Amino acid sequence: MKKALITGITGQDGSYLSELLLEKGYEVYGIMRRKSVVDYGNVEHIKDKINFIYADMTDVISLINAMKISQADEVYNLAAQSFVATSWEQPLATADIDALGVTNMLEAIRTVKPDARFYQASTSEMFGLVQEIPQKETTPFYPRSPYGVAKLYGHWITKNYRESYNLYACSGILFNHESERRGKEFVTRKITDAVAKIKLGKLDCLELGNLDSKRDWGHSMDYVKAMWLMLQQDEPDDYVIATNETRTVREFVDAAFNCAGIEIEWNGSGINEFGKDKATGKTIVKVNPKFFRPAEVDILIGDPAKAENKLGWRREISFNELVERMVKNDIYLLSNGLEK
Ligand code: NAP
Ligand code: G4F
Repeated sequence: MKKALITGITGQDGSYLSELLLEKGYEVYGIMRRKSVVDYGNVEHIKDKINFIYADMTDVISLINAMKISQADEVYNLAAQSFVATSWEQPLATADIDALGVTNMLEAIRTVKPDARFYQASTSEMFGLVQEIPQKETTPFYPRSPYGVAKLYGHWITKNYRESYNLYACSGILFNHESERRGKEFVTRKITDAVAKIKLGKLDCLELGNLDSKRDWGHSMDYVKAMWLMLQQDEPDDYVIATNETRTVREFVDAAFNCAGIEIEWNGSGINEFGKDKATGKTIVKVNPKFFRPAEVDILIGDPAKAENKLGWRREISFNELVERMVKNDIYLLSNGLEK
């Protein structure tokens, strides 16, 4: 039985990856931060099948301990301060966790079990002010947020430990991936949660920032399969994981309201833009500059050809299915008093 250690197990990707590895017969270990109220986050439903170890990415001793206890064959480093907007409010904590935390994990592996295979959760945010469209493994990086800068360190230190110490270490450069388990501060879930509330008469209007920014959105369930595939190859390497489609935030809003039977009519422009419910004439979307970022990533669209050719990876859940699943789930949670 193979053993896997997942950092960030309580998050969106941690939960889908845990399900995938349990299905494949792995013994799954996960590191968890101590909180004042015990909270298993997205793995509450499978908590009895997981071996939890209290640890923190900023505490190398705790990561060494996690390696000693788990004796993991595969380590998936998904833990991060993952919300870009917060990285301007907490740049140092973001760097400690998302940059130095990666070195901490790599050192723990090197010290305890250097033959363990390592996956690093790199990100399309590293492309930032994009130098090429679409972005691929060879596209130069230009991060636009403290989060992107910290993740770029994590990306390069992973490559460096592969080259310096011959570790089997890979980075997945994953483009935005969402799901029913996405945190509610991220724009997709913020939208689908608001659509459910507006549909059920519990909210009047959704306030958003930059409606023009474009993202390449896939489903997390598809993306965790790519993480696993990367660690099953003969040689370690880095891969872009994306859908090769891009849409504006405004298009996501349209698609989400459509799933609830509401058609939006857009009016105005810039900070004065608003969306009306075509049927009732009520304003249900407006722009609030408080959600603008100090520096924006205008467009992301990835080319997953390398992953498709070398890993045999394919995206299975389409954009429309992703949006529909999220909206239906939020309406279900709200209708049944289950939303958090
Ligand atoms: P997420 O839902 O925000 O989960 C982040 C996880 O990291 C949580 O389990 C969180 O634990 C944990 N964590 C945060 N700080 C920690 C620390 N100091 N020590 C230990 N654990 C800590 O993120 P996600 O969407 O699943 O993303 C997974 C990874 O992929 C992240 O590294 C993210 O940056 C990266 N990524 C995500 C995307 C995307 O679109 N989703 C795209 C590219 C890359 P708590 O429950 O204690 O907060
Ligand atoms: O959903 P977002 O917060 O995701 P963002 O910044 O693209 O980051 C996500 O994807 C990265 C991969 O590229 C990950 F590495 C990262 O961990 C995270 O998962 O924002 C998406 C876009 C941005 O351009 C933002 O300015 O939506 C725009 N936006 C417009 N209004 C908004 C809002 N974003 C949020 N969160 N809230 C708004 O009201």
